[in-house]
Amino acid sequence: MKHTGTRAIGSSLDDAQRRLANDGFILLTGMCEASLVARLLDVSLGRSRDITAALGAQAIGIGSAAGFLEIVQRSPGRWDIPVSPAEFGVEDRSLPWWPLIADTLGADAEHAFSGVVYSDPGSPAQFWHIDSPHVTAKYQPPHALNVMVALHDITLAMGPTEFAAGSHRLTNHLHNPLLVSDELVYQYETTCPERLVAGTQKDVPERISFPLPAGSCLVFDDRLLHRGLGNESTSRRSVAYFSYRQAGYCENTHFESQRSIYPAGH
Ligand SMILES: O=C(O)CCC(=O)C(=O)O
Repeated sequence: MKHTGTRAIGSSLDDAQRRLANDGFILLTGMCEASLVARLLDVSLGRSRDITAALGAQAIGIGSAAGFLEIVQRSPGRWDIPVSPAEFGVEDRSLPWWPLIADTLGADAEHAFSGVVYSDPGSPAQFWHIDSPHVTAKYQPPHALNVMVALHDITLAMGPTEFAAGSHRLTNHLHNPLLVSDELVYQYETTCPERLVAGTQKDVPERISFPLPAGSCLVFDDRLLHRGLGNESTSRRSVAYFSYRQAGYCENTHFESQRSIYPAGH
């Protein structure tokens, strides 16, 4: 694993967009005020307390189809709890990263998902995956972007998100017949950066992860190969996420289960 250090947004939106287009991700530091981070963390902790209490001893599997409307276990010990912008108490288009989203996906870009993902101490690294597949064989600009906000200082031991730099251009199963969409989107043991360039002369995409100061944001093309790393610390690792899509784009592999943790009529 290589750590190339903090690459802040730079002075212009153009620069941020260029990096997003080249690398498939950008790290934005110093964007969120402490009060915003405190609000996101506070709501996330309260929500996760309520949801895990309501979940109780009900069995929950791994992956979105085996979860509930209110909680999905993305990989062992890694929990995803949806929280809407209104529940977070924020206005989506006033958030500091919105100009980058609007410039990349269009001013009519839509909120797709938001919530908190936290990993328990001792939880393992995920398998590499993308969040949605390419939609045409010819490369297109991103149809969806994810923003992940560090809700506290995240050390490497806590397992930040790891990216395969530039891999958003290599995950196109419609262009590369050796790739299988479901094996990219769902977590498959055999999916890895090397797999994307098998049988070609192309370089293996570089694995990159960063220690994240509280309030820093990772913005990434959701076709980029990525994974949450294992949490080798003794503390929970929490990130809030906000996902956006181009107007009209509506793939949903994120929350496939329709069952609720609450009894009917709750
Ligand atoms: O926990 C993370 O850092 C990434 C989580 C993720 O990519 C996922 O669950 O799909």
